[in-house]
Amino acid sequence: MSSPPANVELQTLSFVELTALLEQIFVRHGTSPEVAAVLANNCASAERDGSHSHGIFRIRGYLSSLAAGWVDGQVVPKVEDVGAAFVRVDAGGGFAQPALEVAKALLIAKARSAGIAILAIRNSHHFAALWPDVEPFAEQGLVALSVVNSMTCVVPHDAQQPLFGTNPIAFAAPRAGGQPIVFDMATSAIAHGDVQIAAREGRLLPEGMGVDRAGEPTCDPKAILDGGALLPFGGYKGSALSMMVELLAAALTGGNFSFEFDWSKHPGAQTPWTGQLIIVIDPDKGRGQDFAARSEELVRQMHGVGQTRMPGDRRYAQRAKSLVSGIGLPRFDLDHLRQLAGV
Ligand code: NDP
Ligand code: PYC
Repeated sequence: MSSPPANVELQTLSFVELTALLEQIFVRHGTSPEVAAVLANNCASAERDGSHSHGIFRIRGYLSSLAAGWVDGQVVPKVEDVGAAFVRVDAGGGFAQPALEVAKALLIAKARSAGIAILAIRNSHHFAALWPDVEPFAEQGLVALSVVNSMTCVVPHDAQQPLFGTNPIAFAAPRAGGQPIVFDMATSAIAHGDVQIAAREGRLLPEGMGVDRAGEPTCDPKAILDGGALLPFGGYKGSALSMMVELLAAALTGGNFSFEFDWSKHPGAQTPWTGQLIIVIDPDKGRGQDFAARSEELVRQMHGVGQTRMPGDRRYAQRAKSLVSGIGLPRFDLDHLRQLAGV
Protein backbone atom coordinates (compact mmCIF):
# COMPACT_ATOMS: atom_id res chain seq x y z
CA MET A 1 0.00 0.00 0.00
CA SER A 2 1.86 3.12 -1.23
CA SER A 3 1.78 6.43 0.65
CA PRO A 4 3.00 9.89 -0.52
CA PRO A 5 6.80 10.34 -0.32
CA ALA A 6 7.85 11.81 3.06
CA ASN A 7 9.36 15.03 1.62
CA VAL A 8 6.13 16.18 -0.11
CA GLU A 9 4.27 19.19 1.37
CA LEU A 10 0.74 18.21 2.39
CA GLN A 11 -2.41 20.32 2.62
CA THR A 12 -5.24 19.07 4.77
CA LEU A 13 -8.98 19.01 4.28
CA SER A 14 -11.76 17.25 6.11
CA PHE A 15 -13.47 14.08 4.92
CA VAL A 16 -16.63 16.09 4.18
CA GLU A 17 -14.67 18.68 2.18
CA LEU A 18 -12.84 16.05 0.14
CA THR A 19 -16.08 14.15 -0.55
CA ALA A 20 -17.81 17.35 -1.71
CA LEU A 21 -14.87 18.26 -3.98
CA LEU A 22 -14.82 14.79 -5.55
CA GLU A 23 -18.58 14.87 -6.01
CA GLN A 24 -18.27 18.10 -7.98
CA ILE A 25 -15.55 16.56 -10.14
CA PHE A 26 -17.60 13.50 -10.99
CA VAL A 27 -20.71 15.50 -11.88
CA ARG A 28 -18.66 17.96 -13.96
CA HIS A 29 -17.20 15.02 -15.90
CA GLY A 30 -20.41 13.25 -16.78
CA THR A 31 -21.89 11.27 -13.89
CA SER A 32 -25.32 11.70 -12.38
CA PRO A 33 -25.42 13.30 -8.89
CA GLU A 34 -26.40 9.88 -7.44
CA VAL A 35 -23.39 8.12 -8.99
CA ALA A 36 -21.11 11.02 -8.03
CA ALA A 37 -22.19 10.79 -4.38
CA VAL A 38 -21.39 7.07 -4.20
CA LEU A 39 -18.03 7.30 -6.01
CA ALA A 40 -16.95 10.40 -4.08
CA ASN A 41 -17.69 8.77 -0.75
CA ASN A 42 -15.81 5.63 -1.80
CA CYS A 43 -12.76 7.50 -3.10
CA ALA A 44 -12.59 9.90 -0.14
CA SER A 45 -12.90 6.96 2.27
CA ALA A 46 -9.92 5.27 0.60
CA GLU A 47 -7.84 8.46 0.86
CA ARG A 48 -8.92 8.98 4.50
CA ASP A 49 -7.83 5.43 5.39
CA GLY A 50 -4.50 5.64 3.56
CA SER A 51 -5.59 3.28 0.76
CA HIS A 52 -3.60 5.50 -1.58
CA SER A 53 -3.55 3.17 -4.58
CA HIS A 54 -7.36 3.54 -4.74
CA GLY A 55 -7.93 7.07 -3.48
CA ILE A 56 -7.50 10.28 -5.44
CA PHE A 57 -4.78 8.59 -7.48
CA ARG A 58 -7.68 6.94 -9.38
CA ILE A 59 -9.48 10.15 -10.36
CA ARG A 60 -7.64 10.52 -13.68
CA GLY A 61 -8.59 6.94 -14.60
CA TYR A 62 -12.24 7.48 -13.69
CA LEU A 63 -12.41 10.67 -15.74
CA SER A 64 -10.58 9.32 -18.77
CA SER A 65 -12.89 6.28 -18.81
CA LEU A 66 -15.91 8.59 -18.69
CA ALA A 67 -14.46 10.83 -21.43
CA ALA A 68 -13.75 7.78 -23.60
CA GLY A 69 -17.40 6.76 -23.41
CA TRP A 70 -16.21 3.45 -21.96
CA VAL A 71 -18.26 3.65 -18.78
CA ASP A 72 -21.77 5.06 -18.35
CA GLY A 73 -21.87 7.53 -15.47
CA GLN A 74 -25.60 8.19 -15.80
CA VAL A 75 -27.13 4.74 -16.01
CA VAL A 76 -29.55 3.53 -13.33
CA PRO A 77 -28.72 -0.06 -12.30
CA LYS A 78 -31.50 -2.66 -12.65
CA VAL A 79 -32.14 -4.84 -9.58
CA GLU A 80 -33.56 -8.34 -10.18
CA ASP A 81 -35.01 -10.28 -7.23
CA VAL A 82 -34.37 -13.83 -8.44
CA GLY A 83 -34.65 -16.07 -5.37
CA ALA A 84 -35.04 -16.33 -1.62
CA ALA A 85 -31.33 -15.59 -1.20
CA PHE A 86 -30.26 -14.30 -4.60
CA VAL A 87 -30.24 -10.78 -6.00
CA ARG A 88 -28.83 -9.83 -9.39
CA VAL A 89 -28.01 -6.36 -10.66
CA ASP A 90 -27.37 -5.33 -14.24
CA ALA A 91 -25.15 -2.29 -13.77
CA GLY A 92 -25.79 -1.32 -17.41
CA GLY A 93 -22.15 -0.56 -18.15
CA GLY A 94 -21.93 1.78 -15.18
CA PHE A 95 -19.97 1.57 -11.94
CA ALA A 96 -20.29 -1.35 -9.51
CA GLN A 97 -20.66 0.70 -6.31
CA PRO A 98 -23.94 2.42 -7.28
CA ALA A 99 -25.23 -1.05 -8.26
CA LEU A 100 -24.40 -2.33 -4.77
CA GLU A 101 -26.00 0.74 -3.23
CA VAL A 102 -29.38 0.23 -4.92
CA ALA A 103 -29.50 -3.49 -4.04
CA LYS A 104 -28.16 -3.26 -0.48
CA ALA A 105 -31.43 -3.07 1.46
CA LEU A 106 -32.90 -6.08 -0.38
CA LEU A 107 -29.65 -8.04 0.07
CA ILE A 108 -29.62 -7.41 3.83
CA ALA A 109 -33.30 -8.29 4.21
CA LYS A 110 -32.69 -11.59 2.40
CA ALA A 111 -29.57 -12.36 4.45
CA ARG A 112 -31.45 -11.77 7.69
CA SER A 113 -34.36 -13.94 6.57
CA ALA A 114 -32.52 -16.80 4.79
CA GLY A 115 -29.29 -16.61 6.83
CA ILE A 116 -27.28 -15.98 3.67
CA ALA A 117 -27.76 -13.94 0.52
CA ILE A 118 -25.82 -13.40 -2.67
CA LEU A 119 -25.55 -10.27 -4.77
CA ALA A 120 -24.34 -10.85 -8.33
CA ILE A 121 -23.44 -7.63 -10.15
CA ARG A 122 -22.67 -7.78 -13.88
CA ASN A 123 -21.91 -5.37 -16.69
CA SER A 124 -20.08 -3.21 -14.13
CA HIS A 125 -16.84 -1.27 -13.70
CA HIS A 126 -14.95 -1.57 -10.38
CA PHE A 127 -11.91 0.69 -10.06
CA ALA A 128 -11.71 1.00 -6.29
CA ALA A 129 -10.65 -0.69 -3.08
CA LEU A 130 -12.96 -3.56 -2.15
CA TRP A 131 -13.09 -3.11 1.63
CA PRO A 132 -15.67 -0.25 1.45
CA ASP A 133 -18.06 -2.78 -0.11
CA VAL A 134 -17.88 -5.24 2.83
CA GLU A 135 -17.06 -3.26 5.97
CA PRO A 136 -20.55 -1.66 6.31
CA PHE A 137 -22.17 -5.12 6.50
CA ALA A 138 -19.98 -6.08 9.47
CA GLU A 139 -20.92 -2.79 11.14
CA GLN A 140 -24.48 -4.13 11.03
CA GLY A 141 -23.51 -7.47 12.60
CA LEU A 142 -23.24 -9.40 9.31
CA VAL A 143 -20.35 -11.33 7.77
CA ALA A 144 -19.52 -10.36 4.17
CA LEU A 145 -17.21 -11.65 1.46
CA SER A 146 -16.71 -10.02 -1.91
CA VAL A 147 -14.67 -10.71 -5.01
CA VAL A 148 -14.20 -8.64 -8.16
CA ASN A 149 -12.16 -9.39 -11.26
CA SER A 150 -10.27 -6.73 -13.21
CA MET A 151 -8.15 -6.71 -16.40
CA THR A 152 -5.64 -9.18 -17.79
CA CYS A 153 -2.24 -8.48 -16.26
CA VAL A 154 -1.45 -11.54 -14.09
CA VAL A 155 0.27 -14.71 -15.36
CA PRO A 156 -1.36 -17.85 -13.92
CA HIS A 157 1.06 -20.12 -12.04
CA ASP A 158 3.39 -21.98 -14.43
CA ALA A 159 1.92 -20.18 -17.46
CA GLN A 160 3.71 -18.00 -20.01
CA GLN A 161 1.18 -15.25 -20.70
CA PRO A 162 -1.03 -13.03 -18.52
CA LEU A 163 -4.71 -13.98 -18.30
CA PHE A 164 -6.13 -13.18 -14.85
CA GLY A 165 -6.82 -9.78 -13.34
CA THR A 166 -5.40 -8.62 -10.02
CA ASN A 167 -8.71 -9.97 -8.61
CA PRO A 168 -9.06 -8.91 -4.98
CA ILE A 169 -10.89 -10.71 -2.18
CA ALA A 170 -12.35 -8.75 0.75
CA PHE A 171 -13.83 -10.15 3.95
CA ALA A 172 -15.49 -8.45 6.91
CA ALA A 173 -16.77 -9.85 10.21
CA PRO A 174 -18.17 -8.15 13.32
CA ARG A 175 -16.06 -8.16 16.47
CA ALA A 176 -17.34 -7.52 19.99
CA GLY A 177 -14.48 -5.45 21.33
CA GLY A 178 -13.56 -3.29 18.38
CA GLN A 179 -14.01 -2.32 14.77
CA PRO A 180 -14.85 -5.15 12.36
CA ILE A 181 -12.19 -7.59 11.27
CA VAL A 182 -11.56 -6.71 7.63
CA PHE A 183 -9.05 -7.87 5.10
CA ASP A 184 -8.87 -6.81 1.48
CA MET A 185 -6.13 -8.13 -0.77
CA ALA A 186 -5.29 -8.47 -4.42
CA THR A 187 -4.54 -12.06 -5.48
CA SER A 188 -1.57 -10.70 -7.45
CA ALA A 189 1.75 -10.27 -5.64
CA ILE A 190 1.10 -6.52 -5.75
CA ALA A 191 -1.85 -4.37 -6.84
CA HIS A 192 -1.53 -2.84 -10.29
CA GLY A 193 -2.10 0.59 -8.73
CA ASP A 194 0.96 0.19 -6.52
CA VAL A 195 3.07 -0.74 -9.57
CA GLN A 196 1.90 2.46 -11.30
CA ILE A 197 2.74 4.53 -8.22
CA ALA A 198 6.21 2.94 -7.93
CA ALA A 199 6.85 3.67 -11.62
CA ARG A 200 5.77 7.30 -11.17
CA GLU A 201 8.05 7.71 -8.14
CA GLY A 202 11.02 5.91 -9.74
CA ARG A 203 11.11 3.14 -7.10
CA LEU A 204 12.08 -0.48 -7.71
CA LEU A 205 9.74 -3.25 -6.52
CA PRO A 206 10.72 -6.15 -4.28
CA GLU A 207 11.62 -9.38 -6.09
CA GLY A 208 8.89 -11.79 -7.16
CA MET A 209 6.21 -9.27 -8.17
CA GLY A 210 6.37 -9.42 -11.94
CA VAL A 211 8.03 -10.19 -15.25
CA ASP A 212 9.10 -8.08 -18.24
CA ARG A 213 7.81 -8.45 -21.81
CA ALA A 214 10.22 -11.37 -22.38
CA GLY A 215 8.80 -13.17 -19.34
CA GLU A 216 11.97 -12.59 -17.31
CA PRO A 217 11.67 -11.66 -13.60
CA THR A 218 12.06 -7.91 -13.04
CA CYS A 219 11.89 -5.40 -10.18
CA ASP A 220 11.39 -2.51 -12.61
CA PRO A 221 7.73 -1.36 -12.44
CA LYS A 222 8.04 0.31 -15.86
CA ALA A 223 9.07 -3.01 -17.43
CA ILE A 224 6.01 -4.66 -15.86
CA LEU A 225 3.70 -1.93 -17.18
CA ASP A 226 5.36 -1.81 -20.61
CA GLY A 227 4.41 -5.23 -21.97
CA GLY A 228 5.30 -7.21 -18.84
CA ALA A 229 2.92 -8.71 -16.30
CA LEU A 230 2.35 -9.42 -12.61
CA LEU A 231 2.60 -12.74 -10.80
CA PRO A 232 0.02 -14.19 -8.41
CA PHE A 233 0.89 -14.01 -4.70
CA GLY A 234 1.94 -17.32 -3.15
CA GLY A 235 2.54 -19.23 -6.40
CA TYR A 236 -0.08 -21.85 -7.26
CA LYS A 237 -2.17 -20.99 -4.17
CA GLY A 238 -2.73 -17.35 -5.08
CA SER A 239 -3.21 -18.42 -8.69
CA ALA A 240 -6.03 -20.77 -7.65
CA LEU A 241 -7.69 -17.99 -5.66
CA SER A 242 -7.45 -15.68 -8.67
CA MET A 243 -9.09 -18.37 -10.82
CA MET A 244 -11.85 -18.64 -8.20
CA VAL A 245 -12.41 -14.89 -8.39
CA GLU A 246 -12.78 -15.08 -12.19
CA LEU A 247 -15.39 -17.83 -11.76
CA LEU A 248 -17.39 -16.13 -9.01
CA ALA A 249 -17.15 -12.51 -10.16
CA ALA A 250 -17.54 -13.15 -13.90
CA ALA A 251 -18.87 -16.62 -14.78
CA LEU A 252 -21.45 -16.67 -11.98
CA THR A 253 -22.64 -13.09 -12.36
CA GLY A 254 -22.71 -12.88 -16.17
CA GLY A 255 -19.89 -10.32 -16.19
CA ASN A 256 -16.81 -10.40 -18.41
CA PHE A 257 -13.74 -12.42 -17.52
CA SER A 258 -10.69 -10.18 -17.13
CA PHE A 259 -9.49 -11.24 -20.60
CA GLU A 260 -12.85 -10.86 -22.36
CA PHE A 261 -13.42 -7.16 -22.83
CA ASP A 262 -11.72 -5.15 -25.55
CA TRP A 263 -11.10 -1.53 -24.65
CA SER A 264 -8.70 -0.88 -27.54
CA LYS A 265 -11.33 1.16 -29.40
CA HIS A 266 -11.81 3.45 -26.39
CA PRO A 267 -8.48 5.22 -25.95
CA GLY A 268 -8.21 6.42 -22.36
CA ALA A 269 -10.39 3.63 -20.96
CA GLN A 270 -8.98 2.37 -17.67
CA THR A 271 -11.85 0.90 -15.66
CA PRO A 272 -12.22 -2.91 -16.00
CA TRP A 273 -15.66 -3.96 -17.38
CA THR A 274 -16.33 -7.11 -15.41
CA GLY A 275 -18.54 -8.32 -12.53
CA GLN A 276 -18.64 -8.58 -8.75
CA LEU A 277 -20.04 -11.06 -6.24
CA ILE A 278 -20.96 -10.27 -2.64
CA ILE A 279 -22.01 -12.94 -0.15
CA VAL A 280 -23.62 -11.77 3.09
CA ILE A 281 -24.21 -14.11 6.06
CA ASP A 282 -26.24 -13.52 9.20
CA PRO A 283 -24.12 -15.13 11.95
CA ASP A 284 -27.13 -15.19 14.29
CA LYS A 285 -28.30 -18.18 12.24
CA GLY A 286 -25.17 -20.08 13.36
CA ARG A 287 -24.95 -22.34 16.40
CA GLY A 288 -26.49 -19.82 18.75
CA GLN A 289 -23.21 -18.55 20.17
CA ASP A 290 -22.47 -14.86 19.97
CA PHE A 291 -20.36 -14.63 16.81
CA ALA A 292 -18.93 -11.19 17.62
CA ALA A 293 -17.76 -12.44 21.02
CA ARG A 294 -16.19 -15.48 19.36
CA SER A 295 -14.35 -13.33 16.82
CA GLU A 296 -13.12 -11.14 19.68
CA GLU A 297 -11.78 -14.28 21.38
CA LEU A 298 -9.96 -15.27 18.19
CA VAL A 299 -8.33 -11.83 18.00
CA ARG A 300 -7.36 -12.07 21.68
CA GLN A 301 -5.69 -15.41 21.07
CA MET A 302 -3.89 -14.10 17.98
CA HIS A 303 -2.55 -11.18 20.02
CA GLY A 304 -1.67 -13.69 22.74
CA VAL A 305 0.65 -15.63 20.43
CA GLY A 306 2.33 -12.45 19.25
CA GLN A 307 0.43 -11.06 16.24
CA THR A 308 0.43 -7.36 16.95
CA ARG A 309 -1.21 -6.04 13.78
CA MET A 310 -4.54 -7.28 12.53
CA PRO A 311 -5.53 -6.68 8.91
CA GLY A 312 -7.49 -3.43 8.94
CA ASP A 313 -5.53 -1.97 11.89
CA ARG A 314 -3.37 0.28 9.71
CA ARG A 315 -6.45 1.66 7.97
CA TYR A 316 -8.37 2.21 11.20
CA ALA A 317 -5.38 4.02 12.73
CA GLN A 318 -5.03 6.21 9.64
CA ARG A 319 -8.79 6.87 9.66
CA ALA A 320 -8.69 8.01 13.28
CA LYS A 321 -5.78 10.32 12.47
CA SER A 322 -7.50 11.72 9.36
CA LEU A 323 -10.71 12.40 11.25
CA VAL A 324 -8.82 14.40 13.89
CA SER A 325 -6.17 16.17 11.78
CA GLY A 326 -7.72 16.11 8.31
CA ILE A 327 -6.72 14.24 5.18
CA GLY A 328 -3.30 15.30 3.95
CA LEU A 329 -2.96 15.71 0.18
CA PRO A 330 0.11 16.84 -1.75
CA ARG A 331 -0.47 20.50 -2.75
CA PHE A 332 -0.04 19.65 -6.44
CA ASP A 333 -2.77 16.98 -6.22
CA LEU A 334 -5.18 19.26 -4.37
CA ASP A 335 -4.65 22.08 -6.90
CA HIS A 336 -5.32 19.61 -9.69
CA LEU A 337 -8.53 18.35 -8.02
CA ARG A 338 -9.77 21.94 -7.61
CA GLN A 339 -9.03 22.61 -11.26
CA LEU A 340 -10.99 19.50 -12.26
CA ALA A 341 -13.89 20.63 -10.06
CA GLY A 342 -13.78 24.09 -11.64
CA VAL A 343 -13.35 25.89 -8.31
P1 NDP B 1 -2.13 -4.99 0.90
O1 NDP B 1 -1.15 -6.04 0.51
O2 NDP B 1 -1.61 -3.64 1.20
O3 NDP B 1 -2.99 -5.46 2.16
C1 NDP B 1 -3.74 -6.63 2.10
C2 NDP B 1 -4.42 -6.88 3.44
O4 NDP B 1 -3.45 -7.32 4.37
C3 NDP B 1 -5.07 -5.64 4.05
O5 NDP B 1 -6.26 -6.01 4.67
C4 NDP B 1 -4.02 -5.17 5.04
O6 NDP B 1 -4.57 -4.45 6.14
C5 NDP B 1 -3.43 -6.47 5.51
N1 NDP B 1 -2.04 -6.37 5.94
C6 NDP B 1 -1.04 -5.74 5.32
N2 NDP B 1 0.10 -5.89 6.00
C7 NDP B 1 -0.19 -6.62 7.10
C8 NDP B 1 0.56 -7.10 8.20
N3 NDP B 1 1.86 -6.86 8.32
N4 NDP B 1 -0.07 -7.81 9.16
C9 NDP B 1 -1.41 -8.07 9.08
N5 NDP B 1 -2.17 -7.64 8.04
C10 NDP B 1 -1.57 -6.93 7.07
O7 NDP B 1 -3.28 -4.85 -0.24
P2 NDP B 1 -3.15 -5.11 -1.79
O8 NDP B 1 -1.98 -4.35 -2.27
O9 NDP B 1 -3.23 -6.55 -2.08
O10 NDP B 1 -4.49 -4.41 -2.31
C11 NDP B 1 -4.59 -3.01 -2.23
C12 NDP B 1 -5.96 -2.56 -2.65
O11 NDP B 1 -6.11 -2.71 -4.05
C13 NDP B 1 -7.13 -3.31 -2.02
O12 NDP B 1 -7.99 -2.36 -1.42
C14 NDP B 1 -7.82 -3.97 -3.19
O13 NDP B 1 -9.22 -4.08 -3.09
C15 NDP B 1 -7.45 -3.03 -4.32
N6 NDP B 1 -7.57 -3.69 -5.62
C16 NDP B 1 -8.68 -3.41 -6.37
C17 NDP B 1 -8.87 -4.04 -7.58
C18 NDP B 1 -10.09 -3.83 -8.39
O14 NDP B 1 -10.25 -4.46 -9.42
N7 NDP B 1 -11.00 -2.97 -7.99
C19 NDP B 1 -7.87 -4.98 -8.12
C20 NDP B 1 -6.77 -5.21 -7.21
C21 NDP B 1 -6.62 -4.57 -6.01
P3 NDP B 1 -4.59 -2.83 6.12
O15 NDP B 1 -5.70 -2.47 5.17
O16 NDP B 1 -4.87 -2.42 7.53
O17 NDP B 1 -3.26 -2.38 5.63
O1 PYC C 1 -4.78 -1.99 -8.39
O2 PYC C 1 -4.81 -3.90 -9.43
C1 PYC C 1 -5.31 -2.81 -9.16
C2 PYC C 1 -6.62 -2.45 -9.77
C3 PYC C 1 -7.20 -2.97 -10.87
C4 PYC C 1 -8.40 -2.32 -11.05
C5 PYC C 1 -8.52 -1.41 -10.05
N1 PYC C 1 -7.43 -1.52 -9.27
